[in-house]
Amino acid sequence: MPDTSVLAEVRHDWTRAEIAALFDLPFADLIHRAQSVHRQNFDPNRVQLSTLLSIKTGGCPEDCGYCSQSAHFETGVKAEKLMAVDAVLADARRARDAGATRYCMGAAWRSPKDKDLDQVCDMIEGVRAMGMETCVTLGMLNAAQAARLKTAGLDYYNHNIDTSPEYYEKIVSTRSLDDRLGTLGHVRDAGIHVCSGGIIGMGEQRSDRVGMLWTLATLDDHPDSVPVNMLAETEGTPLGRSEALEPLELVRTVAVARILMPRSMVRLSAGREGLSDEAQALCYLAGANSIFFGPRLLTTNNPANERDVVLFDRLGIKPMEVGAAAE
Ligand code: SAM
Ligand code: DTB
Ligand code: SF4
Repeated sequence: MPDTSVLAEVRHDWTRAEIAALFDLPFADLIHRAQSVHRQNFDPNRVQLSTLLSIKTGGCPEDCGYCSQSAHFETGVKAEKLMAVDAVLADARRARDAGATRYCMGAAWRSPKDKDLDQVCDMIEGVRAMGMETCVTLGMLNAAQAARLKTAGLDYYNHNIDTSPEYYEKIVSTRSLDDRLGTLGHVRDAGIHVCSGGIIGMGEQRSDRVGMLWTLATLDDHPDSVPVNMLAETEGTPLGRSEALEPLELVRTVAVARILMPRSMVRLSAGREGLSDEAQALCYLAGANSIFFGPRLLTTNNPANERDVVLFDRLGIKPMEVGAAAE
């Protein structure tokens, strides 16, 4: 059990200079601090397992420079229609039987149409009835759409800020960071747990990684869940040939996120497939306590279930139970 008598203070007034100084710490000092914060708030030997499905793939009108699903780029990803509810629920059942406790459904939309939302609400109700937590990521929402998702029983909404305010417009031109923050406000106001993080390895500077975490850590409420994605490079996108970030910088980013947002789940997200077991172990040591579990993300691959099961066994990590992350 975590030691709740010495709970780390949750601050919302971090400065960029303080965050940059955390990134600059000697590695051992940074990891020690992150692991100490982690133990004060969570069982360090439990990791939450979410499984992801792309319920509507490709043909997206947005121009996010990292994304294989944008209609602006030739990536070879075909535009498909929204999946049928039965097919989604069959996949969700398989995910639950494999050990996932949360099921995340992603759609390549700028924002959902009301007719599509009806179908997504049926999916949410069906997944919930299986005893899993639900998460969707559907693009921008207005207040009424967020309220509708809440009524359907949605637990989490994923909507990433992706990068720093300064780098944002170099990556996306069809929407602004303020648009993203607006949706996060509607999600929070509707009483849905917020999942928001970003992507590293997009050619940004460390100061942009600082700016991204600063934006999240100075929100009035920290996101309940913070995905840290390493760019999954896709041929045909403007970022298709970015220089890969060194894994220790990912570990540092996870550690800083853990220190800044001590009670949030930090999810080691896209990019695990190319990471060694040792680099992943360092991420868990740095305070990552959630992953996408299952061989597929949206359009790219993720480690096979067996690889994660074996690694968890070697590290003595156990899956977190349903509901344990939301307390
Ligand atoms: N269209 C919706 C949106 O953008 O909010 C939902 C789906 S979108 C694919 C969800 C998130 O996946 C993006 O915000 C981005 O952070 C992440 N993502 C997309 N492509 C990625 C890539 N190639 N590598 C890493 N993360 C990626
Ligand atoms: C998040 O932060 N990462 C996930 C999920 N939220 C939706 C998506 C990762 C996508 C990786 C690229 C792909 O598979 O297309
Ligand atoms: Fe569309 Fe989302 Fe991809 Fe951007 S990240 S192009 S909004 S699917």
